[in-house]
Amino acid sequence: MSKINDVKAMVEAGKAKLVPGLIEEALAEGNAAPDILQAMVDSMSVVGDKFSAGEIFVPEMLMAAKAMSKGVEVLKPHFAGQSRSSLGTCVIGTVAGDLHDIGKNLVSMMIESAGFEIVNLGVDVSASKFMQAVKENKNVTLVACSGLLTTTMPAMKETVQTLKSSGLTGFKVIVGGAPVSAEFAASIGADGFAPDAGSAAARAVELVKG
Ligand code: B1M
Repeated sequence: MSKINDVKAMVEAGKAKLVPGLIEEALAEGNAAPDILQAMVDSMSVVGDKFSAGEIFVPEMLMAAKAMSKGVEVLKPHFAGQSRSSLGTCVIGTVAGDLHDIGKNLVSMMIESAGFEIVNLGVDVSASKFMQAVKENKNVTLVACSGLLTTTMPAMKETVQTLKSSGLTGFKVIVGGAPVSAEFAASIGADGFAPDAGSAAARAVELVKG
């Protein structure tokens, strides 16, 4: 049986120490990096469903997240793109009040591989921190805001509206994350929306190239 199934099972079980080695084995077996990544994304959906059903709790969710993050580190070189820095700098972060970073880090990895320089502000990023980063970094062409909680959608709105009313120019704003829709993105004044990491990179390029 493919090692991908072992990767999936060990991410679900939160075995952070085992996942990197299993990924190396899955790659050596000839599995493609995007397929391994998708298996880990699927694992996190299972983890979310188990959390919703009351079968697991926050500590187990956290361990699964750590296991997936370790796995992503191993896969990252396999997503490295050819073009470097030609599309300017992308400031990326998870909005205020929200600590989820796996999806944001995948989006960051894909946007970087599409040719952006990345300034990753991490999680729980306030509107003013996004603004400061736009001011402090050279050639910011894109700001990317991630959010996973319905309760932090107002923080995403505040961030976009703060950036848009700041008088700063030369960059586009893209938003995304599980509770975010194209309609919500448009309603808060974002320039773009994407449902997943791959399409976020494609949309980022479109937005910046005009
Ligand atoms: Co939490 N959590 N969590 N959690 N967590 C969810 C999101 C939840 C859906 C679980 C559930 O109830 N089924 C639920 C949110 C419900 C809601 O609001 N609708 C939830 C909750 C309730 C909570 C807490 C409130 C739980 C509690 O304390 N009682 C708490 C909140 C803490 C906080 O943020 N203030 C909490 C905490 C945590 C952990 C810290 C334990 C951990 C996160 C650790 C970490 O990220 N380092 C965690 C986890 C792991 C999850 C689940 C299980 C997995 C999230 C994940 O990494 N998915 C999640 C359940 C689920 O998603 N089904 C859940 C994999 C990742 C690849 O997908 O992040 O969706 P995702 O990213 C995708 C797309 O959304 C998109 O592309 C990505 C890749 O394709 N995308 C973008 C993301 N950002 C984008 C930006 C873009 C474009 C696309 O443009 C800029």
